[in-house]
Amino acid sequence: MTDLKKLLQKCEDVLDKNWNGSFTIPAATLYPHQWSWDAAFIALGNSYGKTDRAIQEIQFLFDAQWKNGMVPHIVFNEKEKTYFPAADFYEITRSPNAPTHIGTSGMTQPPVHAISCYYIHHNSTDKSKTKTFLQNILPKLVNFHRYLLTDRDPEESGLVTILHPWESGEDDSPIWDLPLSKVTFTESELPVFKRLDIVAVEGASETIPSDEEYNKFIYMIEIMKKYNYDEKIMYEKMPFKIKDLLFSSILYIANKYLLKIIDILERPIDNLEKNNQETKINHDLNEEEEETITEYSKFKKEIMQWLARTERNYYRYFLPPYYSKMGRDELSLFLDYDLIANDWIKSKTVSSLMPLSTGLLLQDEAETMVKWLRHSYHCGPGKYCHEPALPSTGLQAEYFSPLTYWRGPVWINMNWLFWLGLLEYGYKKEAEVIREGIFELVQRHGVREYYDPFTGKGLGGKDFSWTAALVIDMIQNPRNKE
Ligand code: 9WN
Repeated sequence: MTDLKKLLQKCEDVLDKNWNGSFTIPAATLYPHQWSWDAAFIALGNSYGKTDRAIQEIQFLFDAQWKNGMVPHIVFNEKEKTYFPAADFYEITRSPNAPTHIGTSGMTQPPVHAISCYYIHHNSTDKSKTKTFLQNILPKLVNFHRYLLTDRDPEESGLVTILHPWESGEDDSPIWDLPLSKVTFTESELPVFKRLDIVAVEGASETIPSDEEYNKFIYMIEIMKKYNYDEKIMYEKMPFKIKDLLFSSILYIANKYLLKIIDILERPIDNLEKNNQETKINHDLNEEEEETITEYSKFKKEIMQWLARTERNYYRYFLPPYYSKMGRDELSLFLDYDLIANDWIKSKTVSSLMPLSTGLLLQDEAETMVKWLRHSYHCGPGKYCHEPALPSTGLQAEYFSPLTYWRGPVWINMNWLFWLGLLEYGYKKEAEVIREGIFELVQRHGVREYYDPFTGKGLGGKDFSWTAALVIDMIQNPRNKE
């Protein structure tokens, strides 16, 4: 049995240690800057009791938002020198949209932030403070989602196109193998650089991408630079263009959270606020308040359109028609769609299970996914996994590698998303199994970036922030009470 008090303390200590006064780094040495979706997970973890810090985390990130709405995947701390590619490599001043006060990368990451912002308010004891925070952050969140659903979705499908594997968050997943195999370049097109991740993982080269893959990651940044990060040109010319299943699923969930945020902002008064704001009730709206209300209704209308688009196209893009029934055979899965090859990418990865968390599945499809949980492809009987937790790829796939980043190990954020999905569909018992599995893993093997599914060995970054943050969330767990 896990000692939850001890585990909570351990995770809070990690977030404290990684806080640098402005934001929380994902892990010392390996990731010394601010990462976008990490920041969202971290803010969620800090939303329990550390409201100010959670707010600062999100604000710091959104201060670096580009003029076109893009939230960059990295915001750099120029004092840190242990990470490559650093700010100077990205040369973002090539784009008129880039911020000028700080260095960032020139690409984005999954939009988990609206979920965290909602919980910052939900979990806070100072509702009027967090309501002001929500008022300020809402237009920025909407701008970000609008960017994703216009520049990154000219098809108006309600689904997001990524132009680089790093945008997916699942950087080295086998999903990208086939599309990447078609990305070719000559030696002279690749700049001279030195990988620093190998130093940071203390030589454990089996855990990180191969040089061949890594060169492609860097080459693709070179092309983005060549096009001055112009979204239209990149959309036309990038050699890698995927409608991303996980990214689009998260955006759909986040859009629903935007509606919840607007709902909070439209409510004249919360019970908890009542005491100190009694006087505000029943007054006539002034001009500014009228304008805000009109703005909220416009946002609402737009978000509902986005949701409807996703609902119309989710199955069309992500469930191949020849697998008319999900789960009918081994590969009747939701899959990412390659816009260059015009085909589905047939890899068995944890991404295929993420639709559960969108609530878009029919109950019998959810049931199929829950069955997979017990299947040996994942960590079910016969596979002797260390703990019942989802690995990042099917265990029998040829690319499965228990130690390599996104190609086999257990990641806490993927399990957290699946846990949310299980709760959403009423699988409380199964959700608890995953939750306990994660607690055991982290308690016994440390707060690590990822874990070997068979031995539980902790891998990658040490004292990894999002692992800490999501364990805190799973311990505090307000969802069962909602
Ligand atoms: C590149 C920070 C990030 C995560 C990603 C994870 C890894 C970076 C890297 O680390 O990516 O962005 O250098 O490999 O794949 O999901 O946000 O934790």
